Amino acid sequence: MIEGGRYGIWTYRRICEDKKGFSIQQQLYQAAIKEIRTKLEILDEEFRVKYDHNPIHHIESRLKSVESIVKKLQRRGHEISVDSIVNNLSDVAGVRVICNYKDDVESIAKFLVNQDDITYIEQRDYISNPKENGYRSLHLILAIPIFLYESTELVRVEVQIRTIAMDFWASLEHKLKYKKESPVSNNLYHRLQRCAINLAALDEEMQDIYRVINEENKEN
Ligand code: 0O2
Repeated sequence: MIEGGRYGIWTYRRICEDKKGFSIQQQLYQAAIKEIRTKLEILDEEFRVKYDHNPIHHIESRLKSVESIVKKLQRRGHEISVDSIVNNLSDVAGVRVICNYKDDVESIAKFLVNQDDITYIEQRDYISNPKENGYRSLHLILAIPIFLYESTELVRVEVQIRTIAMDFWASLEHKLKYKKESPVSNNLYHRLQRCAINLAALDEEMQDIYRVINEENKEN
């Protein structure tokens, strides 16, 4: 499970004096991703059958790479160990839910938080309070129990929920950031910011069109 590359040997020495422990932890994070994905797939199917509406456009998930884990622990001044990963990082297991409409984001968040077996830890609402650069998304940190042969482990997962439009912006901005070695100029920063504002207006308009069509269908 442990990746090679620039951090390979270094990581092996620091984290992986406990190589087995790291693999066990990775497996727990994978299991947590599966559990959350299954819940979301069941919800989407329920909505399709009951309300003829799929709130979820698609789901993505990933395990944070060893390189990113080490960088983040270092940046925050934490030691590099399996215990430190578990205690200090909440986004090793990540699920991203791309919704069709803005209201779906809230429905999905409520659904997850209200599940009996899920523990809500915290949220960052970058939709009500977008980041200055224009980034919009709802981030939830949740913990889910993983039932193992001899024990039950509570595992943290970061769930990012956003619309197609928010995801379109975030994906392109992410790629553009990595393409450029220096930070983007003021002019480009403001152009990207404006794109995010225009996309937010489109989200509102699409939501309203959906609402009007639904109401007209109910009347007929
Ligand atoms: P990856 O590859 O997605 O894992 P951090 O910023 O990571 O030190 P924290 O508490 O995790 O701190 O921050 P936050 O804001 O809750 O979530 C960070 C994640 O949100 C990022 O993960 C991105 O996926 C996304 N994100 C946050 N801000 C932006 C932004 O301005 N633009 C884009 N495109 N994505 C953003 P990582 O760890 O950066 O990467």
